[in-house]
Amino acid sequence: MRRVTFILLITALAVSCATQEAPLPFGAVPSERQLIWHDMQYHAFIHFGPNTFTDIEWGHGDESPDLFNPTELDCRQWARVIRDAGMEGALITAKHHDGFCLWPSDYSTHTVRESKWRDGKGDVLKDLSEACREFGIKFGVYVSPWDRNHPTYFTDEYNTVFKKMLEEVLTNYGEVYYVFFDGAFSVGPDGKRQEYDWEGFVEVVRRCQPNAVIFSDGGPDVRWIGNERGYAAETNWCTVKKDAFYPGIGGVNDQLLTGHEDGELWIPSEVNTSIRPGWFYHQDEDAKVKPLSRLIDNWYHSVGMNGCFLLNLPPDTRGLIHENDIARLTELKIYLDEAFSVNLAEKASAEATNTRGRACSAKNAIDGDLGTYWAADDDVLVASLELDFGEPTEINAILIQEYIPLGQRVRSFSIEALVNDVFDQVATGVTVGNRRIVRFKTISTEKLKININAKACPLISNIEVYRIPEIKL
Ligand code: FUL
Repeated sequence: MRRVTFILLITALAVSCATQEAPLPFGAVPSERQLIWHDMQYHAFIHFGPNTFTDIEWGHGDESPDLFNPTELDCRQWARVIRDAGMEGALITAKHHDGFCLWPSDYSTHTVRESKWRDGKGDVLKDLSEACREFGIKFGVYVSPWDRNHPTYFTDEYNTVFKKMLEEVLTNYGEVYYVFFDGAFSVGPDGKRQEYDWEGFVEVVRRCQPNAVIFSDGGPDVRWIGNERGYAAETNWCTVKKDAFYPGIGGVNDQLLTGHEDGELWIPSEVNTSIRPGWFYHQDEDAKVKPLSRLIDNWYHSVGMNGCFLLNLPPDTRGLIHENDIARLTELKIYLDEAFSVNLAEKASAEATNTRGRACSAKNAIDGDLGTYWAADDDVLVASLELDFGEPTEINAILIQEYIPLGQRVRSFSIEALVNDVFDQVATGVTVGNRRIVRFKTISTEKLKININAKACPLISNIEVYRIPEIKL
């Protein structure tokens, strides 16, 4: 599902080539590092640490490091499973709220070095980063600012400690593509709260890993979608209002879900959930791996609703991804491969009610070669694209992508199909953004119309059409 597959349709639309100027950016636009992230869609989350062995979700920080002792830890198995699942990156809990470091940090005495595992000589981040490189997936880290173990927590000194820890994680393991700052925190017995040096944390990431995106409740690069069930919504703007969100903010989940149509910042959403009920491994959840139908639903509500899908796969006490989780991941991969194997748009011709005149290379608009797209004239906010398959064709899903390097513009759309010589509405939608997949009842049609209503002249970089398997949800 890549932007380039629209080139065929774009070419068809560009026949009446004139010499129009490329459109100007509209509103907030993504940074280079966000564009790289937008091109990825499916990521693995890995929750692993003392909680894996104590069978709880939030460790207290006073657990003995000796408890951390996986018997068969094999990060190559994780990376192989992740690659085979079709995921493009892996993010590990380098440090969860209990403060235990999966690397031998010089700034803590609660680390793998103090554990029995490999006689204190092991380093999970080293193993995983190497395995990721070997299997061609990107390496990312979750580093919890909340630390229930560190003696300096609740003092200013902790910010220095945390920044030093970040430097270790971000300089010793090669390229890091994603840094995840969790918003959970506790209030001390005297009502004290740790004041985090967020600016300082961001500065360390930018300095050590300039291409990494930073996630938190409020960005700065990627925002939380506002729930941990794996569901984005029909309305999902990549834009948000300045200062509306910050890490640990409560009570704004509905706004995190939709973003803000008139937001001045580009902070797109990550949609996360676990393949099991818990984030960490619990043996009694071996039979509670989420059903395929649920994961498929999560896929369409994340990748298909202008977000990315971050699916948690918690390694067990052996230090391996469990067989039941692997089986489910394989089922999902088989489903996705089948669903998106034949792009029926490739055999269609296309027309538009208005075309800017040519498929503009973004080189004309902003630096860098960012691909090809269809654009309407500047004063045209309502336009339709018509696809002609040339023969009755069974379809039930459409993927649409906006050319986001120049902003998110579409505010609503509808899809009509020619059935018995009449165009019937088969689906409606709100935002599109980087990627929207719309599903509808299976129909047989020769022609399809996509009607777009945008805030500024619409720019569409890709349309794909599918006949996906029907799965009962
Ligand atoms: C939450 C944490 O408190 C959970 O333990 C988990 O790490 C999840 C992804 O984020 O806020």
